[in-house]
Amino acid sequence: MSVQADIVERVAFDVEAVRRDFPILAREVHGKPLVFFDSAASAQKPRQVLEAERRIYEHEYANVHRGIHYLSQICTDRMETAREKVRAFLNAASAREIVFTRNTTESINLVAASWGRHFLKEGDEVVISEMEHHSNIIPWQFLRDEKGILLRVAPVGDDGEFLLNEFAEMLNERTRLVAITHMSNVLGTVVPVRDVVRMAHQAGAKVLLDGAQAVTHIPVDVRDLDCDFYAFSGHKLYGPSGIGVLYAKEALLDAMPPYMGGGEMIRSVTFEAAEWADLPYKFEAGTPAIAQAVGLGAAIDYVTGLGLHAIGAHESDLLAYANQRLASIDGLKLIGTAPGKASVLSFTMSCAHPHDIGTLVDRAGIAIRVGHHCAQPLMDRLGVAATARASFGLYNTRAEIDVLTEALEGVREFFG
Ligand code: C6P
Repeated sequence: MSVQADIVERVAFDVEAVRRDFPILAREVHGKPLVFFDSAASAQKPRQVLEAERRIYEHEYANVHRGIHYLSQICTDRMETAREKVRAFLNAASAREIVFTRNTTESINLVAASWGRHFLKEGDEVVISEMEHHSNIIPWQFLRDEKGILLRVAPVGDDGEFLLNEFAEMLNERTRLVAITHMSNVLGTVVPVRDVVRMAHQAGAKVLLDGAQAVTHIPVDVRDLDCDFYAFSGHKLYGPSGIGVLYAKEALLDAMPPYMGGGEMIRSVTFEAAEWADLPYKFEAGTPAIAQAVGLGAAIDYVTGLGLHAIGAHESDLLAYANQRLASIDGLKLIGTAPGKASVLSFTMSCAHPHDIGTLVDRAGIAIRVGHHCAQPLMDRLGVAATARASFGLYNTRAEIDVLTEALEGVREFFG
């Protein structure tokens, strides 16, 4: 982006106007204004997304790709327009490379079950990292148990940094896939994925990036990154739940067998055999999440309208401010302080268990997440059972961080 466009975006970012787009932010919780710091789990939805879904159900709804009747054709058109928006959002070469799934979890499972089961064999190696979410661990464990592949785990540093040199040492001629998060949901660490892709490709391996967290904070260009697979969920990107995306290079999707069988994914069927539909429908068996796909398209319009750079700058400001405010609280330890991290803030407090922290701040109307965040191996690595996590979205403010700071002071006083 040009410097001038960047400045225009920053100037245009008006958080109070943004907040008015999110009806839920006007509500109270336990008699206090809602402070929503749990967007990394699932983000709230702007009016534009709610209206897009409502319009479909009220005026246009029918099944897609099947009917020649008017509504079916409109809905098919809406859904394919949404696919095109995802394509443009990721800068994929073709809409044939955009597969709609339910979420990131299903996108990764699709790659493991289709590409992995078909192309990996005993002794092949898959590299993941210590900071993976369970959804980028378990599918590879399934394959390890089924096919005898070796799962190798790249380490993170004590501050949560991705250790590129140690990662490089894990690559060898048996490495067939590197499956790595683009951004950690616990630490906020942003992985240097461009380097990861380059190094993995030099070793002859494919690369899958788990973009569940990154996609809401960082502009993603899959062609520039040159990754082979990219997975994300609609619900973290201010879109509906029930819709996710798998981007994959067309040649890979062409070579991969279908993931699930049923309607929509076939060209012709007899009792003896079947032929598969064209991409991406080969991987979209059954009636898809139609209104949710359209809602995702509206969410993409919304975030690109604000500008990912402007959103990232706003969230970086919140993160810096929160770091400074929380540092003043006695006994509070930040977990994950890697340079360049993005907007999730995990912490522990010496006086209280994370679940107690979560319960007490909830009484002040503040939603944070506590627990292992579906990253138990990372918790083991860090030597903690759980953390409290505040995650910031485009609608959060410095004033809300003040409310959190005050509530955490209250936790410290309560537990002494
Ligand atoms: N993390 C969190 O609170 P799904 O559930 O399929 O939409 O996303 C799974 C997933 C995969 N990778 C990463 C890096 C993630 O953060 C998540 C979801 C949520 O951190 C819910 S556990």
